[in-house]
Amino acid sequence: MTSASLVSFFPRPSIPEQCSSCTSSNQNRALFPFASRKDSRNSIRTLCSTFQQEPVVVSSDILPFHGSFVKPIQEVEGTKDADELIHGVSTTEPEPKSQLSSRVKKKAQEDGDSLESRFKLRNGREIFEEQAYLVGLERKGDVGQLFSIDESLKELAQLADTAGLKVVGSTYQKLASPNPRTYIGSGKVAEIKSEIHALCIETVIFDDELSAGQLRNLEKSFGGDVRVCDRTALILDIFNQRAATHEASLQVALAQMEYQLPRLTKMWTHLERQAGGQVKGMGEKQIEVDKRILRTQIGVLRKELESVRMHRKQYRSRRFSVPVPVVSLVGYTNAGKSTLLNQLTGAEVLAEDRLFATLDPTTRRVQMKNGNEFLLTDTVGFIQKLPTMLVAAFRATLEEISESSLLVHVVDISHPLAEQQIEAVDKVLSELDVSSIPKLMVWNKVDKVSDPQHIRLEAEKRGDVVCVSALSGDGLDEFCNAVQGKLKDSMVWVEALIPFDRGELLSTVHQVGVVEKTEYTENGTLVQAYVPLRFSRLLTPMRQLCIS
Ligand SMILES: Nc1nc2c(ncn2[C@@H]2O[C@H](COP(=O)(O)OP(=O)(O)OP(=O)(O)O)[C@@H](O)[C@H]2O)c(=O)[nH]1
Ligand SMILES: [Mg+2]
Repeated sequence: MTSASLVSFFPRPSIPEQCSSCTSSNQNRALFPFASRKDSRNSIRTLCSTFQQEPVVVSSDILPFHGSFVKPIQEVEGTKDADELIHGVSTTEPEPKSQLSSRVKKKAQEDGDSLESRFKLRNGREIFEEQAYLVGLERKGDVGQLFSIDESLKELAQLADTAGLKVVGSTYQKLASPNPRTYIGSGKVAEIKSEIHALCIETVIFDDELSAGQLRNLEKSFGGDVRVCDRTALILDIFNQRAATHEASLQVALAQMEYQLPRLTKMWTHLERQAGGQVKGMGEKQIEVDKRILRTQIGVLRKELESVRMHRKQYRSRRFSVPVPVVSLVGYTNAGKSTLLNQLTGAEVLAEDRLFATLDPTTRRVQMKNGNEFLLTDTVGFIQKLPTMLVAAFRATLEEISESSLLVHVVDISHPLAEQQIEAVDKVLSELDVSSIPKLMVWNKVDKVSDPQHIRLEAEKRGDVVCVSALSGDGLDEFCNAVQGKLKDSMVWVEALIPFDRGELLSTVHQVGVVEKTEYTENGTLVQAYVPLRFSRLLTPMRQLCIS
């Protein structure tokens, strides 16, 4: 698809200048590298790969913050086991006509596969399933790493699968520190280069964030036919594919641009070389122009985000006028947060066995058997090495968390790395400055562990952990009771005499507080209860009445 056909599909926003950072044949596609046929305007990386055939001037109509998102229609296949993904073998299906290297084309012809078969539907978009190779680095003597190199690469394989790539192999190298030029050593670069040819690799994904120089040098070393990207770009791309609301799209676009800004450096040096040095300095100047344009666009995005946030704040403050306590679900991606929300509230939030199914917060009212209520908020999941610009961009969404009365940390206890995932979540939470909010830990997916009884005993020993199966609904009553118990800790004790003509206050006490005793007297109902601080203020005159 060309830029012209994209523009005819979607309205062109007004832009101050045009950005030419994608004009080089290959260099910039590494930033957001995967191709999709439909709705490509939502992805910078998609755009860059779309235009890689010829030098074109890229305008901001392709930047992801304009236009609506197409909702997911269907998934083409279930999640693959990460082991299978990592140790998968080379397959030889071909790739789309416009973007095929002659090497891959030839291989495709030899195998007689159709290019069409490699376009897959993901999140309602048609994604070209590129063949990817994963590369990690194990730092010698570094004991601070949460995940082992194997575990981290497995997770990277899951991320690649979520993004619609087909992982055909992986490798890693042990080094004391990353090579500043190429991240890995030159021997490893050569080894990967031969794998690229042997396995028809189209994308090489590194398990850490790469600098602009490392990206450029690696692409050059691999020979130009292959894309190079890093974990951060992959996560940003998944977020971009999944962003379903205007606010989420804006946040992802902002994070993508901030990622892109420092990586624009010296993109144009190839022109200088082509012109035999006659246009020396041109690359430098063009980069300055491109950076300025990108900064302007970042400014426009920030402003737009601000106005969307103001609107949401107003909505939130209206919600808070009802003094129902807010409980937020936090946890590692895929832990089962949305499944828990759905099970407790009948909400129909997308819950699936893929990473980052949820990006936007959803809040629903939970009605407990004893008549008490609380609001339950489901939000974006966390992951190790979560890109800092993503945390920053999603800070406003995550503010929901900081305004809650209780954080419920949902853990997939059946996951072999549950402990490391807990640590990774705690790390992100500490960045969000929410340490003062009470927490409750929930061990989910107990139905999936080999010895549920042992897990339950372990939870009992710890004392502050509830075991549930969000899928089967097992343990949800205990969960609600534990939530209520924790909420009580954050409430204030009141004893008030509520006149009979203020019956609505009494029912709110029952709704939002934990009532210990009610007694009918001549002058009204004497109630002893724990209630949220905000609500206790409404009862102040009646508390005085009670004291007198
Ligand atoms: N066996 C089992 N599977 C579960 C349970 N809870 C959730 N799952 C499955 O785990 C997968 C992920 O569930 P989600 O609810 O989407 O997880 P999430 O924490 O919202 O994930 P993100 O939105 O990506 O952060 C889905 O396939 C669920 O069906 C459980 O208690 N038992
Ligand atoms: Mg979810």
